[in-house]
Amino acid sequence: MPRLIAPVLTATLLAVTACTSAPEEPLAPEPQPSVGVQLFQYNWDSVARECAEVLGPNHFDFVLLSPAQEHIEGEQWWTSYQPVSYQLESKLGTREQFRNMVETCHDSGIKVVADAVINHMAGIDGGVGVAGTEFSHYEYPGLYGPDDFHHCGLTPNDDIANYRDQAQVQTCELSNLADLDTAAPGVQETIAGYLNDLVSLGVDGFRIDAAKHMASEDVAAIVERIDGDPMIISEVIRGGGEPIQPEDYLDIGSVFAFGWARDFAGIVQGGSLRLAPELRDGQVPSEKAYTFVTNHDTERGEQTLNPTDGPTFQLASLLMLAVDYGTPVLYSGYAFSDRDAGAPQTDGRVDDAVCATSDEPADGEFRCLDAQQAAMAAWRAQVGDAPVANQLADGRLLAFDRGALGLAAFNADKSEEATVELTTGLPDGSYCDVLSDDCSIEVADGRVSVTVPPMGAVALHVGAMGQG
Ligand code: ARE
Ligand code: CA
Repeated sequence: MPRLIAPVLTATLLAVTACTSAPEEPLAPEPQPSVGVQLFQYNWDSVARECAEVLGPNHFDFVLLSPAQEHIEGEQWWTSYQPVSYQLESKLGTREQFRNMVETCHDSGIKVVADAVINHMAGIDGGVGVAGTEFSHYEYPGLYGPDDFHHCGLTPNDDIANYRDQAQVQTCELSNLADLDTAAPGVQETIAGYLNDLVSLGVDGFRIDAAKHMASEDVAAIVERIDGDPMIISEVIRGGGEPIQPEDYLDIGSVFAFGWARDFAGIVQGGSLRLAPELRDGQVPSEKAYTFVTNHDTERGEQTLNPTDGPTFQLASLLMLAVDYGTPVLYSGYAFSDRDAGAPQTDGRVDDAVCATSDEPADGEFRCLDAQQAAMAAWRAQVGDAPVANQLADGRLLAFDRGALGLAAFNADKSEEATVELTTGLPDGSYCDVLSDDCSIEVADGRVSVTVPPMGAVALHVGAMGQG
């Protein structure tokens, strides 16, 4: 099945129609983009292509990249997370390709969030990086020498052994990765120099990799040194009984909502969808939470839903976009059977991402955003931050409005479709289901009947009204 991304009606187009033919028709407000997507191990040229062809037209807000700096050599994806220098020369592309990608994304209205690997350098004894930099475990020419690293002395090999010990987590080594002394002003300055280089190329924000492994004061001091006011999203995985929690990093910016992602997976798998919009107690505050169904680590673990979960994963992705908690981040990566396997490369460079055309992609083929995910992201932009209203939960079915701007209905039953009549705040008229392009849905006197396919969804919004 080829990937078809349905064209979206723009608000401008609609405004024009509304003004000329039917002045009393409700105007669809300007889309408010908020949705992000992690394009895992997409090379820079492929990110640019995705910005122009899919993300821009569907009113996404930002793209999250894989790390851009020089790294160790190797076939595995995770070489990206072992920096060797801060040159923007990596398996994902050159500095020039990076610059062009940022420009293309910006031209398409898409912000660029870089993955900042700043807690550590490499985890191997030494070698030559992909841009030719010679290094050893604690020596990186022009950047760092042995005194710039923590040697925690708290465990036999200086590796983190116990996540309940804050000093270990922050000053010992995460899997042997040389741990930078991020409290030292010189180290902070060097890291900030790298991040400011990215800012100078137009980067709009940063994912702070392994933020848990740096004291929050250290992260704050580094972020202080960044020019402008970039988005900051810290990766602090919530772990039960651990002394370091995502809340410790909220003064600096936002965090990825790992706790939410785990709970949400349980809700969708268990079929009790009605709990999804209410999932916020014990979570980080909505305005600082970046939600996701999966990311590149959890995709290789067990704790969340993964693309290989098929329809359940798809339902979860669409429902995440519909609820009014957090800022959703979709995910696209490649199929693999070996968790270490990198994206297909030629001479050390990752090939342009090839989108799979079947539901069972071969290893190395990317599961690109599909038409439904793209249309639902456009739906999200159209409803903006309007709150959940008129919620109805009936067995495995969940439906709700977002203000008077959109309606979404979900069916978690694996075999039976569900038809339900709903009260809605949507203005009377005929609507298109943006997920199926069925344009025969009528809202009359604040009531609407929708038929939702098994493990499927229906989504209406005021930017996609039919002719009827
Ligand atoms: C690789 C090899 C190692 C080798 C090392 C050094 O796998 O065997 O020792 O290289 O040569 C990624 C990969 C790693 C890889 C690393 C460097 O996942 O396998 O190591 O790159 O190439 C913790 C951290 C969290 C971290 C996860 C993975 O808290 O920050 O572990 N996530 C980020 C990235 C990863 C990346 C790194 C950090 C390193 O997203 O992709 O690693 O830059 C509990 C705790 C969590 C803990 C989790 C797993 O849930 O609460 O805090 O996460 O367990 O241990
Ligand atoms: Ca550290």
